[in-house]
Order: sequence, then C-alpha cells, then structure tokens
Amino acid sequence: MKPTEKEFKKRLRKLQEQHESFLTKRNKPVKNFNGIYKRYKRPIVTNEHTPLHWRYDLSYDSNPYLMQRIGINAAFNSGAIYLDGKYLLAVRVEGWDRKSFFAICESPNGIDNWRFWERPITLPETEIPETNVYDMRLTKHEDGWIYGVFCAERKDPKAPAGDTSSATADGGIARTKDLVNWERLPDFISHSGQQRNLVLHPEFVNGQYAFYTRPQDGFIDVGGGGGIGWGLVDDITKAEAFKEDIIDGKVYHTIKELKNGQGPVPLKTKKGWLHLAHGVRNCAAGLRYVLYLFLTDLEDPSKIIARPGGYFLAPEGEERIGDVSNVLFANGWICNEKDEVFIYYASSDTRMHVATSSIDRLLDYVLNTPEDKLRSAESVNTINALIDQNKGKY
Ligand code: M1P
Repeated sequence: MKPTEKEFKKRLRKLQEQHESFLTKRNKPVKNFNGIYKRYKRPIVTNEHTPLHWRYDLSYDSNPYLMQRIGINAAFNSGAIYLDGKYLLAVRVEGWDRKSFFAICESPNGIDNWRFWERPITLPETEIPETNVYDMRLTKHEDGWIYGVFCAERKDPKAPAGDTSSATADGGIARTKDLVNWERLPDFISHSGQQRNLVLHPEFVNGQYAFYTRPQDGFIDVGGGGGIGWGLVDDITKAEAFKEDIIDGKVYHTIKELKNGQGPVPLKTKKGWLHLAHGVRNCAAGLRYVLYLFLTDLEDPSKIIARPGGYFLAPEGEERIGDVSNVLFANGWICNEKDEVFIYYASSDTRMHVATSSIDRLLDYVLNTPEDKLRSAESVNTINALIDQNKGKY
C-alpha cells in the first residue's frame, strides 16, 4: 500500500537523523603505532557520505515510497588541498552506473566530520568528450591557479567492431580559483603512449611547467612503459611534452614490478621534495597495489636522492576488500602550517581513509629506511646489521 504523506515525512526525518549522526561520528587512531604514521579506526569518506539530496527524490508527490533514485557505489581516489585552514578532498565519486565524477568534501580537522559541498563539480568537456574521468590531483601552482589533473578515459576509436572494452587514457587538465568554477584546458599531449597518474609539479622548473607522467602502451598493460616519467611543458594551455624521462622505473621482484605511478603532488621540505607513489605487482590473487615514498632534490625534482625499500602502506583488514580488492591508492595528501601530514588513501577502489604523520617523521623514514638491495641474502645482511647495532640494547 502506498505510504501516507505522514509516513513519508516520518521516514524522511529518520533518514536525515541517521545520516547526520553518521556524518558527525568522531574518528580515532588505532592503538598500535609503528612510529611512522597513525592509521584511523574508520574510513573517512564513503558512498554513504554523499548527500541524501543527490540520491533521493525528496518529494512525496513524485516519490511516495522515498526510494533512492540515484545510487552511489564508491567514494575513493581523492585529490587533496589545504585552503584557508580547510581540509578539502576532490573525491572520485562513482555511481551505480559506473561513471566517476569529482566532488569536493570538506572537514574542519582533516580527520572526521567530512561533508560534501552542495553539488558535485561540473567539469567542462573537451571537443571529444570523455566517457569517464577519475583520480584528480590538485596542484596549487605558483602561477596562481589551482589545477586539477586527472585521467580522461574514452572508448578506443581503433577498437574492432564488437570490442566494447578497449579504451584510451589521457591526461585531462582543468583549472580553477575556487574549486567551483572550472576552466577546461586541452588534454596533455604525450609522445610516449597513453597517460594515467599525471601530476603537475607546484613550481616552475627552468621557467616551464613540470609534469610527473606515466607512459603506458595500453589502457591496462603498461607494456614497455610503466615508470614515473618527467616531462616539461612550455604552455599549460596547450600542454605537450616532447620528451619524457623515466625517473623511477619498475623493477623485477619489488613492490613495483609490474607498474608504478606518482601519487599526490610532492611536498616541499627542507631536505627535498617528498613523494608518495603506488607500486603494483601481480600474483595468483590478482594485482596488489601498495604505497611507497621517495625523496627528490630541491633544485632538480626529477633526481631521486633517497629511496627507502619496500612499501610504506599496504592494505590491512577491511582495506583489503572492495570492488578491486588488495589495492591502496593515494592521490592526495596535506601538510598543514604545523607540518602535520594527512595522508589520504583509498582502499580497494571503494572508500577513503586517513593516516597522519609529520614532515619530520616522514623525512626520518625516507632518509633512514634501508634501500631494497634486490636479493634475499642482502635483506638478511641488512637485518643482521641492525641486530649488531642493537647489541646490548635488547
Ligand atoms: O584499480 C586500481 C587502480 O588502477 C589504476 O591505476 P594504475 O593506472 O596505476 O594501474 C587506476 O584505474 C586507479 O584509479 C585504480 O585505483
């Protein structure tokens, strides 16, 4: 039987109260702390955080059963920016229809009480509209603009008839001053194949715009590509990199054996540019994505000066499960005025989490964690050296 208007209103009130109490729940760090970063008990942003007015028709006349009309499947891979004391994420929101779009979500403390702005971002399209957009990196550039650089995916025009999967990935570029009104620029032109994980460096390098790239031969398989590249561009309004040098390649039997990609925009510190990236390896259970750190030279951000071995963050507990399981991915982090660092990472292409640390701790980590020496025997030697150093202390 059709609900009465009174019943409709009662259910709507309950839905709103439940949503409000969900949004305002506090988050706390987990107890065990590795000295490097603190993880938190609960995810910070999920599909359930999206506003009710995006999902429900709130009118009794057109929706007496108060049904969800539009479904949101996931909220993950978010760019991040710290503006006027506010912690902001450009979240990749994915609908039940599999399309991703971007939406700004704000928190007063970077950890909890995340709320989406009233509407998702309306991103202007290019002449050849993309089918899907995802994984925006937000760069506050010294030219005065905030850039959103993301993956623009289109059906491969060269796909043979009947092939409904082949796609192309390009670097999409848009810019804004307020995160509401966006100007779309032409896609990044690469001469090294397709592009995903494109990131704009925040400063000019020799008067040019500098990009971290990820050349790949195909949409999924990187083929001969797959490392983190570096390309310089004269004019951001028609960005074209004539040359891309691999600065951090994939390496056999490491966490980045299959491919890797720059994560968020690097953080400037007194000892160098701090980078967060993802590394991927294959196994019988499928691809495993983990996060790692490295440091590059202040004068030459394309030159790696510290390379801690192994992963920095890997999926744990419920993080291991989701739409694409066994994946951690990060394209946003924030350093506030107290040099506290908020690492925003997504688990299994499903939800967002935060881990907190500080610039001092992360520099200590990158400068003092042993490198991967690429052989089991060398790993044992490294452990033995620490045991020797610890003699008399345990
Ligand atoms: O599904 C895991 C990730 O796969 C891609 O990343 P990469 O290009 O490095 O393989 C992206 O689609 C990313 O969004 C996704 O999280």
